[in-house]
Amino acid sequence: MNLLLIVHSMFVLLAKKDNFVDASLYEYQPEQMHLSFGETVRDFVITWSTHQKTNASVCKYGRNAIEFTKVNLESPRLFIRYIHRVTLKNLKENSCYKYYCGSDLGWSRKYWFCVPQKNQSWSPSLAIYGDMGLTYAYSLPYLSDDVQNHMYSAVIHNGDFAYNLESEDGERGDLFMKQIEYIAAYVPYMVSVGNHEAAYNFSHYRKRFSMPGVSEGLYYSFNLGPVHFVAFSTEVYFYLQFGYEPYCNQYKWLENELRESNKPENREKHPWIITYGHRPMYCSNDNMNECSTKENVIRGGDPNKDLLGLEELFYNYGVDAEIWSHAHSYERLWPIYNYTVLNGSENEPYRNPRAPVHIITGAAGNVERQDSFFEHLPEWSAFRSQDFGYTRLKAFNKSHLYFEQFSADKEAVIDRFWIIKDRNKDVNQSYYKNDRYSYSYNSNNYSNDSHNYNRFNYSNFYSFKESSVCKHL
Ligand SMILES: *[C@@H]1O[C@H](CO)[C@@H](O)[C@H](O)[C@H]1NC(C)=O
Ligand SMILES: *[C@@H]1O[C@H](CO)[C@@H](O)[C@H](O)[C@H]1NC(C)=O
Ligand SMILES: *[C@@H]1O[C@H](CO)[C@@H](O)[C@H](O)[C@H]1NC(C)=O
Ligand SMILES: *[C@@H]1O[C@H](CO)[C@@H](O)[C@H](O)[C@H]1NC(C)=O
Ligand SMILES: *[C@@H]1O[C@H](CO)[C@@H](O)[C@H](O)[C@H]1NC(C)=O
Ligand SMILES: *[C@@H]1O[C@H](CO)[C@@H](O)[C@H](O)[C@H]1NC(C)=O
Ligand SMILES: *[C@@H]1O[C@H](CO)[C@@H](O)[C@H](O)[C@H]1NC(C)=O
Ligand SMILES: *[C@@H]1O[C@H](CO)[C@@H](O)[C@H](O)[C@H]1NC(C)=O
Ligand SMILES: *[C@@H]1O[C@H](CO)[C@@H](O)[C@H](O)[C@H]1NC(C)=O
Ligand SMILES: CC(=O)N[C@H]1CO[C@H](CO)[C@@H](O)[C@@H]1O
Repeated sequence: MNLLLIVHSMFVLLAKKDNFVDASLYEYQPEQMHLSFGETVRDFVITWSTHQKTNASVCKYGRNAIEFTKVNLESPRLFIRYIHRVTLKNLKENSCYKYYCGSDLGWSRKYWFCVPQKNQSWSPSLAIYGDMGLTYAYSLPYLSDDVQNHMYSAVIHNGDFAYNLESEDGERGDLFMKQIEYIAAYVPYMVSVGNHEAAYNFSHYRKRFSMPGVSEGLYYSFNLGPVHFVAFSTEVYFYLQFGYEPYCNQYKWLENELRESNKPENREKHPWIITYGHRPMYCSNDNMNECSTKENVIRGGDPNKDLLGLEELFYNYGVDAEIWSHAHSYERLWPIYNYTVLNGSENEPYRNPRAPVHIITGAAGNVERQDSFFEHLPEWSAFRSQDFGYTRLKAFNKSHLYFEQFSADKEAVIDRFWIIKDRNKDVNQSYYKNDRYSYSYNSNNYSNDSHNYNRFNYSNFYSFKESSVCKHL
């Protein structure tokens, strides 16, 4: 255990104790402690909150850089929280730490976290879900138990928090952030933004979490083992009252991001590309107009508003799995593109699938309860359930990805499947689409397949599209 006591103080650390003797110490007490990955999985960002300004933001153990932000979370009544962010850089891989944070005016209790291996040759496990509220959070006890039993390297909460973070002048958000501490203070709590965060231009979401990148958590990516995760906001398609800028910035970023992660040297290290965003492109829920119809703006864009959809982009860049939430249920699809099922083969649909695999996991539990389904199971839907619960992912290696759905109602796994990529392909054949993408694979002879990557001319890969609405921004 490396428990180094290095205290950085950008601010005057020691005030005379009688300076604050009339203030309540409670106001300086760290709360809502949560973790996230920084620029790599060896950088951990610790974020917490106090009601009053402290003169320092310190985490005890290890090297740190200190950032201290006074945040005025917008709400009708002036509501101020002080959000503290401390980044612990270059932690030792494959090792666990204990930590606690605060200032001389009050310290948190002690927590632990474990730093994963940075390289790709290991098998990370994650829990993934969306739509978890302060109340009716049925999955929470199971998730906490899993986390305390060291089951995961990270957790992904794919939009819709607390119902809502800004409610009751933000106090509901505070309670929610305290409630998830049993998860979020121990493993990186990676997030994306949902429709429930829309108030005040998503400011509660943007300020309370600390995701990698420079978009305030709206879009970012990170690598974990053999997986490259890409997070984005589906809300840019719906809240145009906040302007086109968020849509334009994100689309540009996504295109560039996917191009980069498909460079042979990157795709070789992180062959799995998994995206997550809140609102699905597909669903068979009977009360969700936007995802149960073909005119889905996230899927196909909106020609009238000159917005480009994401299905073609993700398909062309060989995204392997797309994780969604928003519908309060669980649904797994056969590999699909443009409403056409593209199974790997008749018997093994997920072995070398010819299109991305969509998973909709929004059943963690909240006050709005479950969403129901059309009685008829569409031909593209493989499995669905209204049980409360969450998804587990284990990325075994470069060829095998394993998913299962845990039902909190049944206290059992109700769905499990593998996605396998092991085809030793003809280099002239594309992965998903002819002439677009040559991506060769043979799990038994992996290192050798990398020779094939270089034969592909990336300049022809994807013709970059731009909405005209973005040109003048
Ligand atoms: C913080 O420091 C300032 C001056 O540096 C001092 O006036 C103030 O009392 C200190 N606050 C606390 C809570 O120690
Ligand atoms: C990955 O990291 C682990 C632990 O640091 C090390 O044992 C292993 O050799 C590394 N593998 C590669 C391919 O670099
Ligand atoms: C909303 O926030 C985004 C950044 O997250 C910014 O680009 C946009 O201009 C903001 N819109 C308004 C109306 O303030
Ligand atoms: C998707 O399918 C429709 C027909 O159902 C077709 O008109 C359209 O061109 C297809 N789009 C793409 C991008 O392939
Ligand atoms: C895809 O695979 C599943 C499972 O084998 C099968 O039920 C379904 O009919 C297949 N769909 C197509 C279009 O081949
Ligand atoms: C692959 O493409 C090249 C150039 O078009 C061609 O010469 C070669 O025969 C093709 N290989 C196969 C196996 O089709
Ligand atoms: C990848 O993991 C799967 C599942 O554990 C295993 O069957 C397969 O042999 C592994 N492949 C390699 C190359 O290690
Ligand atoms: C690995 O690649 C080499 C060279 O192409 C080949 O001779 C060998 O048979 C391959 N091994 C397997 C298991 O495919
Ligand atoms: C790749 O394609 C671009 C555009 O078609 C072309 O200008 C370039 O010469 C090609 N590069 C190679 C190495 O073939
Ligand atoms: C490590 C390895 O097996 N390398 C082989 C990969 O394939 C080429 C031919 O394409 C061989 O020359 C290498 O020895």
